[in-house]
Amino acid sequence: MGFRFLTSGESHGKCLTVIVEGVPAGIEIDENQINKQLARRQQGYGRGGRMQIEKDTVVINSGVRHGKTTGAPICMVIENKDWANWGLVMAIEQINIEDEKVKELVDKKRISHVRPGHADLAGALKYNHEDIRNVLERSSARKTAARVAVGALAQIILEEFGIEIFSHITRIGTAAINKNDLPQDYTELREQAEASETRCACLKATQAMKDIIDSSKETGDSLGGLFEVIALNVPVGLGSYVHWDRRIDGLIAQAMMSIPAIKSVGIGAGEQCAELTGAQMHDEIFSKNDEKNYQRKTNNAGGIEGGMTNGCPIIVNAAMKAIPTMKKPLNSINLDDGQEHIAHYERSDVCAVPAAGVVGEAMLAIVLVQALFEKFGGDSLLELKMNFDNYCDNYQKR
Ligand code: EPS
Repeated sequence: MGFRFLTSGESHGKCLTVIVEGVPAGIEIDENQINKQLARRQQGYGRGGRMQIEKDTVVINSGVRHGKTTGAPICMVIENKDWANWGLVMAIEQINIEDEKVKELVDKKRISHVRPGHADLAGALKYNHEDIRNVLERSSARKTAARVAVGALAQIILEEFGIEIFSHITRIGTAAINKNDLPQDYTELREQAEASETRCACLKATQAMKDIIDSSKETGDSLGGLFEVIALNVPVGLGSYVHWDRRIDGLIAQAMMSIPAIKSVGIGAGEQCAELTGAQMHDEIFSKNDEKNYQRKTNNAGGIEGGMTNGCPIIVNAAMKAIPTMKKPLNSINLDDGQEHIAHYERSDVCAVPAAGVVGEAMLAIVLVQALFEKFGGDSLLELKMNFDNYCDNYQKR
């Protein structure tokens, strides 16, 4: 069945839970490696007050023994510290709504003024909820913390095969990087992005991004942007051209699109490919030192041709829309009486694009691990490595 997972948990509920199945035995797991990724997701200029409350850390409850995976399902839990303030409003058990104090507290958090752009309206109609909080709590991007924990696990596995994943932010609102200002070297690009408050590898653009976030905050508006995720050292041949649902570009696009607020995903040249001619678009192949060491000077394909990885870096771009919870709310309706009313506002981020980049890394890592396991199989790390090494040794000789 491969590597799969299920998450559960509400934004202001007790905790986020995830069960990951299909992890081979013998992989060294250190909770700190997962916590490091969770901390990265919490950062970024433009985040709201919630991130001051939370300090996301994972508790591994099963599937790991003496620091190594056993092959059994892995259960991970991330506590919501804010739950302490929401115990009654988010109580699992029945509450006494007759009690005036209880009713007042719950009503204070009840939502009926739908936010355009959020899951509010369609979610309330679909699930027949009167209180939109029932929709908000699960549709909130808070749940991406659980996916980042799975992604961190996936990245630990990929590292065993020399595969590295990182991301950087290329645009927030109208503040964008100039590609010529970016370091050519990936190590440098990665380091500069990690040092930036907006996770952008260009100092000038970082400042422009911070300025636009500040002015958006002042006017009560919100911002979206673009991020790029890069995977290095991916072997040739993950995914396949033989059937639609085995194409790795399709799988990556689905995974990226599943991140809340993502409206567009591109691979390599992305939508720019529409304007390039064949001669401009395709990455010529040459053989380095005539040794059948196939190389490309360009990578407009973003590391994927015919639904398969081609050995070049995988480059994925995703566009995130501006957050729909705004201090200066848009016109909308009140679901209780159908009358016009401005949309609901509660504490939120002005911009979460830097965090979305970290979630993007997690989603790409998950897809690559799934593809790697599908191709190489193995119930233990040893078996997987033997299969992987055998394949790499042989295809490189061709
Ligand atoms: C988030 C937690 C949330 C928001 C944000 C993401 O916390 P709260 O709603 O308590 O302030 O900061 O959620 C959204 C953008 C959203 O649309 O729900 C997190 O942990 O990432």
